[in-house]
Amino acid sequence: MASPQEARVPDIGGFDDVPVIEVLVSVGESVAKDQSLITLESDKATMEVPAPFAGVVREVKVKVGDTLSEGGVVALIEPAEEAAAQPTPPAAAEEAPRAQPDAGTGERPAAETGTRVEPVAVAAKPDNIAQASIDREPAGATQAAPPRVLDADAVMPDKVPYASPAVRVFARELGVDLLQVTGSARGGRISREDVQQFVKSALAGGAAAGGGAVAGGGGGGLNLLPWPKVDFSKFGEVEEQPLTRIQKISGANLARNWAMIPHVTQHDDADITGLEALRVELNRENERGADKGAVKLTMLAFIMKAAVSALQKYPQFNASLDASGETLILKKYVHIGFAADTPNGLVVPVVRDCDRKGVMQIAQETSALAKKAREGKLGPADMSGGCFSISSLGGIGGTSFTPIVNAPEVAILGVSKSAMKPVWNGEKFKPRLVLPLSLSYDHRVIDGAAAARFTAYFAQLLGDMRRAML
Ligand code: CAO
Repeated sequence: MASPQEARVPDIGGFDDVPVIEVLVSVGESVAKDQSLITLESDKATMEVPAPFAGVVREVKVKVGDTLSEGGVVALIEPAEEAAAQPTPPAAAEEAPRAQPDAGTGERPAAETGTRVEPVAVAAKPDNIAQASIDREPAGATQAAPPRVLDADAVMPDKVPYASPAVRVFARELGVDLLQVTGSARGGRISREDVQQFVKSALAGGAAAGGGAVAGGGGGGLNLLPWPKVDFSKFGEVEEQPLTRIQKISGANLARNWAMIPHVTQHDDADITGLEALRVELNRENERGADKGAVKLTMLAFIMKAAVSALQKYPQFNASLDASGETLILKKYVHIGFAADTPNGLVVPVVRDCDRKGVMQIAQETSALAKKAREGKLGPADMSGGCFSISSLGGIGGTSFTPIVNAPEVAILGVSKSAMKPVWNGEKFKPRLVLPLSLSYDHRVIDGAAAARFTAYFAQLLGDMRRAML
């Protein structure tokens, strides 16, 4: 006899009572493991809840408008093997036996208790990381591959507009940036009427007061010139390529942060000749010794460890401005994010409590998080709570760049490619391996002198990691 099992909402980063905005499956439908069942959307995140195993949907427990928290039952799914043994046409599927939770106690059947599924598609922007989301496969696309999801809330924080997919489509058709629309429905949700009202107001000249559309709109509260409208096809052949949702959302956040934070970037060089030699030697030893197969020690892991010491010495860098902009929140924990380039976009996974971890463990965790990021499997918890970010382009190239602060963090360290350079030691030039550092900071919080001291200290640490023990 078939025994459907519950598909439950996984750990979604502490969000509660999140509205269901889409139900993506129906009774009788076969689903692959990790196929999205429903979409949840809070004011900070859009999350797709995946099927924890392959099978046939026997009952959908929610409808659009319901709310769910972690552990909430989404559907009853008959696991694939049982379903294959007892094929059930969709019409009869609703009659299939169900593993019901106890209605009175809400307790899960024993078989499902403790089941935990990984969120696959998350556009979450818990705390502060900017967010992007999810390019779902078109309906009917193969279900063998995990959903191409992702979230690139990487570069900064903020609010993702709270609106249904239909309203988003409607807004897109009208060219409305939902970040500028105020939602009037329950919980601040943006309705179709809100979009219509926004357009009316814009036509009447009122939208300019809304601010925000730095590049695409009329300049908003910044009173910028309108974005140039050019018929490029007049000048040669062109092709239109819509931005992905991730690009649009992270772009809006980047534009906001770039416009609102007075950025300054402080550049410095670190002499990592000794550190790189140590890193190479340790990796060699690991290859040869008992730790054969141990994770590779990366320069990024050493940089994150150095960041701990620098943040502890200069606590105003391990801080955020509160919403009023008048109080600095100093953090006693050290969670460090690192920008990771993935096929779905840029994300910033966070390694927690770096102050309590060694370089080897940090290397192991960054490697695991980067892999998870590339597979599109980071959940909100993997990307929240960062205090400071590191953007390393050293594996690619470049001599310096100006990273954008991942608000509400107050500083971000850009790392470029190290190179052998002649360095004057007071008597003669010596060949040294030099690593370029570019620290962008929020000048409302950090003075130039503090930034110069922080960056110089960072370079000193990388020049001699023994300083990190002091
Ligand atoms: N200088 C010179 N070489 C460097 C280097 C540096 N600063 N950093 C890394 N490298 C080398 C490594 O030694 C490695 O060489 P080998 O293969 O010979 O050992 C190679 O570059 C590849 O390193 P890596 O990039 O795979 O590993 P990493 O730990 O340095 O970086 C990660 C991991 C996740 C940061 C990286 O994969 C990534 O995504 N980088 C892009 C981040 C990004 O997009 N930033 C911009 C965000 S917008 O501000």
